[in-house]
Amino acid sequence: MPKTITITGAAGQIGYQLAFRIASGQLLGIETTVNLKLLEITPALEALKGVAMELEDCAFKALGKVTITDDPSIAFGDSDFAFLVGAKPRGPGMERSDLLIENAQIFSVQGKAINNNANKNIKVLVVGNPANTNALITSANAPDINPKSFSAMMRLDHNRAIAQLAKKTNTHSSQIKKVTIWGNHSTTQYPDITNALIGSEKAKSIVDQAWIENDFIPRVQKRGSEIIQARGLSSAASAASAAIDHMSDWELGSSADDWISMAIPSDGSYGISDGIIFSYPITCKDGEYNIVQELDLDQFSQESIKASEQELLEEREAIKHLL
Ligand code: NAX
Repeated sequence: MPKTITITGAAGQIGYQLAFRIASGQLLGIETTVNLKLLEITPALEALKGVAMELEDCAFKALGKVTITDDPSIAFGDSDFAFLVGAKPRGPGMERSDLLIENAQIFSVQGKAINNNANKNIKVLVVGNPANTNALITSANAPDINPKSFSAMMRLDHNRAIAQLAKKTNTHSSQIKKVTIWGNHSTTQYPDITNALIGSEKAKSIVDQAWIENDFIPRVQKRGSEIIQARGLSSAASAASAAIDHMSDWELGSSADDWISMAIPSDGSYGISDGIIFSYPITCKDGEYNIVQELDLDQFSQESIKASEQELLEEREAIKHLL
């Protein structure tokens, strides 16, 4: 069965990577035909036309039809998977609260379009920032779709944490398991290696707490800025790669001996308030996800998690009129 995949902001940096990786079969496998529906704002439609031409020129075996549009109701029509990447960047002099409100409007329109046009079993990944609160707004505007269908991307942070730990311990990323990013996709996120394994050894028996607190955590939290400084542009290929990891694990299942980090609607687990999109350790099976329960949280972890929860509660307060 062909699948319909929506990408918003498809002419942007991340969209330009994502569309080609999905079309080449890297999301659902080469055997599954994907029809792409690419959404942009009207002034970017010409650039999007160029993206569609390049997709055509790749002659991908897995690629079916490509639709380009500036109309959300067309973009989300029969959508099975949606990557909500398009968002308004923070402009000069703009406060975080202004950014929240500007983006809230975009995501409330898109939530309604998902509600009215998408497949009722759609899986939605919000990448556009502030991703967690944008996901909350999208879900609130799609009352006929299960709130569990809406998630926000923490996988880039998760992958960054794995890479930093591998580098520090002179091991390969593939040997590192059970890393968690808790909370918000912002600098309050809590990268947690309490339960992480390097091969069969506890990471905490190899690295010391001073490195964790003074190097590892701030590095992961601020990696986005480090990339901007080096590249002059924000992370794009790594973000697209993480978006594919997130969605393919959700649909096809995550590794049995590991977990991933996904921001999903909080259900009160670990004492987090209901009704925010919070990142937890997650396993996925048969197209569903579950929160990994009963992990021990020491005082440092609890305080770090609470700080990120607090930020998400404040974000929700700022846009509560749109919920
Ligand atoms: P770009 O500015 O390159 O692309 C964004 C695209 O979205 C533009 O082409 C723009 O025309 C389009 N757009 C804006 N409003 C739209 C709307 N209402 N409907 C459809 N399209 C719309 O940004 P890019 O580097 O691709 O980043 C996209 C978003 O991802 C940003 O909000 C960015 O902050 C966020 N990120 C989130 C990450 C995460 O881990 N959650 C990491 C990477 C990235 O920073």
